[in-house]
Amino acid sequence: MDDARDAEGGAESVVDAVFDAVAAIAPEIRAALPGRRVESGTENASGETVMAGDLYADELLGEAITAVDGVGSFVSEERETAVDAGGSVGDGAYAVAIDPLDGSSNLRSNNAMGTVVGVYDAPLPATGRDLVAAGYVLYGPITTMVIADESGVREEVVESDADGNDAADSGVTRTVVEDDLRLPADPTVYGFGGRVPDWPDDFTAYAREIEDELKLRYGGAMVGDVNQVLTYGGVFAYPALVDAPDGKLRLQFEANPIAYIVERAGGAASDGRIDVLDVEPEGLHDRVPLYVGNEALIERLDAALSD
Ligand code: P6P
Repeated sequence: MDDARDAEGGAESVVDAVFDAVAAIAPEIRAALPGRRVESGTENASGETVMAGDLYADELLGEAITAVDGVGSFVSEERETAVDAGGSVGDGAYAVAIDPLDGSSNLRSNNAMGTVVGVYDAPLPATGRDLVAAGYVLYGPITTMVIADESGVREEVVESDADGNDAADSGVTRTVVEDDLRLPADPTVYGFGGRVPDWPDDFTAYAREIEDELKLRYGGAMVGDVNQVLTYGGVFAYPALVDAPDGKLRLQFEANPIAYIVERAGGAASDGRIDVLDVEPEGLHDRVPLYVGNEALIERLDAALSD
């Protein structure tokens, strides 16, 4: 447990408390997945099918995060509007936006999924420049959590505390396995979402170049695919599509947090025109094309899309 809390109860202590809450819930979410692999029969604000696992993760995380002292507002992929958690966001309180179970379509196929978290110092919707921290939990063979703040990026292994190792009695044991996570200088992997026939010609031309240079790693869950890029270097994209020029990923709780993390790990993030963190939102569920990874690869992408 990180004890470097800010005595004044500022951003660092709220951020620590938010990620303490997320880490404490992660094993519960993971343990509940086997029984929640079915569709809930509902759609979310983005018109997507909601799995039972989505709803359960959202319920647990919503309760835990809104209970954190210093969180004033809570936004989720699974909720139409923001939840008022008390406290004035931007004036000592923070807004937290989450994708509770990213990649839940992987539940049936038993592939990686994640939880994405952004902590903003402004009412939502906000630009990524208002983020004070961001992170994600990856439910892979191992449960890991990546956390980024102004000091950098770290990776932790999160284990359910069956054997009483956890002095803070949070029910989990967190072990920092990388305290300065940086994108490798030499890229190795790429992962591009959407169907190839739906890619615009300029992105297709870029993809063909990348396919000749790197190895395909695409698993259908942004968190897992971005974690490949952070681990091996490369590029992840869910691009603008011919019939969906805003792409698929949501700015507030998918693209902004991932862009923040990748940029603090030494990479770059673009919406195809500008830095994702500079995209001005209109609504909580706005979609945005997302291209993240090694700076040189994103520069090439921007050049390819600007021709
Ligand atoms: P597709 C998961 O539903 C998600 O929002 C992201 O995690 C992932 O990158 C993308 O959608 C996958 O979309 O079209 O490849 O199934």
